[in-house]
This record gives sequence, C-alpha cells and structure tokens, in this order.
Amino acid sequence: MSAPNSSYDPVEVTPLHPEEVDRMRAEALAAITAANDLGELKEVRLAHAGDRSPLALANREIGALPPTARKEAGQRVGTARRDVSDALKRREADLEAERDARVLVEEAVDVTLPWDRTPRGGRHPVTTIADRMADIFVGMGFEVVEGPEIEAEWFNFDALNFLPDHPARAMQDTFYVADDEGGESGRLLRTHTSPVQVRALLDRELPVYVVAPGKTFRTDELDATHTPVFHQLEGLVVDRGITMAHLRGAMDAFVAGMFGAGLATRFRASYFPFTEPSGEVDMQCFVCRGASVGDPDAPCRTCSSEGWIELGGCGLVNPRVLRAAGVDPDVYSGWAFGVGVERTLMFSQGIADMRDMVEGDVRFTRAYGMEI
Ligand code: FA5
Repeated sequence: MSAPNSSYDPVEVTPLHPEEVDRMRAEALAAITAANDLGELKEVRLAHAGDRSPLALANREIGALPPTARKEAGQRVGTARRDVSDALKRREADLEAERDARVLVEEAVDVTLPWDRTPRGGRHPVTTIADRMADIFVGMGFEVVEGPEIEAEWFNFDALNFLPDHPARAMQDTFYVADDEGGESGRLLRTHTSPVQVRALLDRELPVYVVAPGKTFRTDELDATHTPVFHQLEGLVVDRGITMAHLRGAMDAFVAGMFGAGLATRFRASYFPFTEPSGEVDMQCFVCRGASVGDPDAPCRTCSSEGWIELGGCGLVNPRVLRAAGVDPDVYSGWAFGVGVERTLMFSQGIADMRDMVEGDVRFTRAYGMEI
C-alpha cells in the first residue's frame, strides 16, 4: 500500500514557479508597453493573454496541483493575468486616443478651400424667359405644345396661306432641307412657330388654347439685332365667338404678367398671310412709361424715346388657315400671336447686342443667375 503523496511541492511545476510567473507577467507588460499601435497591441494580446499564452497555459497547470497548493498558485497566476489584462486595457485606451487625435489632424477638412472647381451651369436666360412667357398663359389655362424644328413646307407655308408664288414667302428667308440627291425634299427648318398652330388644330378637339415656344431658323446674318437661330413664342386660341377684344385682353394680361400692371398696349395694322386682320402689338415702355417722348433731357434707351416697345405680330386667324386645319370658320374663329424671345430678353434686360446671347460666353449667362 502506498503512502499519500503529501510531500508534493507545487514550485516544482515549472510554469507555476513564482519567478516564472513574474517573468511571464513582466514579458507581457513589456510587450504591451512596446506596442506602437492598435494592430501591434492585438498581436500582443493574442501572445500574452490569449488561450495559448504562457500565463493561460500556466493557469491550466493549476488543476494538476493537490488542493492545498491550488489556492496560492491560483492567486499568483490570477494576479499576473489581471495585471496583464488591466495593462492591455490602459494601453488600448491610450492608443485609441492617440489614433483619434492623429485622425483629427490627418483627416481634417479645410472648410475654407473652394468646394467645387467646376462652376455650376445654369439655364440660359433665353430658356428662362421663354418659360416665364409661356407660364403666364399656362396661368390662364393654356396648354404648352411643341412642333418639329425640321418642318414640312406645307405646315410652314401652304397651310398658313402663303401661296406658292406669293412674295410673302420671301418675307422669311428660309433654310430648305435637300433630299438625298440634293433636290427639293419638301422640308425646311421652320421659319416661325406658326406651323404649330395648324398641328395643334389637327391634333386636338376644339376649343384650342395653346402656346408653342420653340426654336426657329432664318437665313439672317448674325448681327446686333438678328440671329439665324432664334426662338419664338406662338399663341393660338380657336373657339366660338373669338374677337380682337379677346386678343387684346390676352396681350394686356401677358404684358401685366411680364412687366407689371398698368402698362397700355396698342395694335398697329400689319400683314401676315395667316391672320386677317393682322397687327403688330406694342406695349407702353415699362421704363419711361412714355415720359421720354419729346423730352430730349430725359432720353430712354429702352424704347429709344418712342414710348412704345414692339412685342410681335398678331391677328385673327385667317379662315383659310382654319379650313386647312379642318375647322369650320362659320362656327369657330380665333386669334394668334408670335413674339421673338431674344428680342423680349433684349429689351427687358437692356441687352444691346443679340450676339452676346448666342456666343456661349458664361460671363454673359452668369449675370442672370443660376436659375434652374
Ligand atoms: C412671324 O414670324 C409670325 N409668325 C408671327 C405671328 C404669329 C404673326 C401669329 C401673327 C400671328 P415675324 O417675322 O415678324 O413674324 O417674327 C416675329 C418675331 O420674331 C419678330 O418680332 C422678332 O422679335 C423675331 N425675329 C424675327 N427674325 C429674327 C431674327 N433673325 N433674330 C431674332 N429674332 C427674330
């Protein structure tokens, strides 16, 4: 029978030897202090506090000791492991604080730097004013319609009562579109927005209340008051019992909407093949309100001291146009007008030269703001 193993000495288990535990603890604390960043600290944690670390392995040996020796060895290893764990926490907090301070400096944003080196674009003032002009009619219940820029000659001229050899065709110098062999194609770049009148009448039920903004083309030379590519706003009403009085009322509302209340309008006789009678509509000058007329001491640049500004052409829709669009002129009548958008922008903003509008220099456009 063997005697109880009462002479077992725990210090003989090498990893639990006090100096050995102190050495492991000291090594761990030195490694923690030497870790320069959170990445290194992670490795140190694995090596000195992980499941396979010397102190964790020593801890496992405690179970092999006799019960009387376990307490002391357990306290020794436990204290060493707690010291290492506390040191890890402190070092981690320090390294995190260092990292945060560094990030604040390295990733600082200089809010005084220019935020966008590419200047923002904006809508061209011609587009903006065309929208504003059309919006006044939208406010009165009109619909905005469009037509093609490459148009059939029939819509641009024939349906609008421009007879084939009538000199009126020469009133609007035309870009014709050639067919594949260079011959006549029957198509052209529309010289005005009036062909949209006929398209609108053919496309929809009566009554018709429409405005048609759009691009138009004429073989005019580019100069201070002309451009070969420009814009017009067309207006058309066809309903029962429409008279010149309705046209006048619409023009008054348009002028009030664009330039403010209280400005008079006037009609002057004119000629367009597609309206009868035809007129030019003028508005009272919104700058001098007529005060500059005959007063050499107070000249007005906006109206050239004439007191009136020409808006565009207008009239009652010629019954021939109504017939071409399948509308019975004995039942229906209508009015139409056409205004130049560039000209409206010129006089409303005091622009002296139309070339500024087409040359694409952003310094011109920018002056009108970045309305989008
Ligand atoms: C016409 O084009 C008619 N269709 C207007 C009309 C519509 C009359 C409906 C009656 C009823 P006119 O050729 O006058 O008309 O041109 C109208 C406006 O377009 C002119 O007042 C002018 O402001 C503008 N315009 C004409 N040619 C040019 C051009 N080359 N450059 C810039 N604007 C132009």
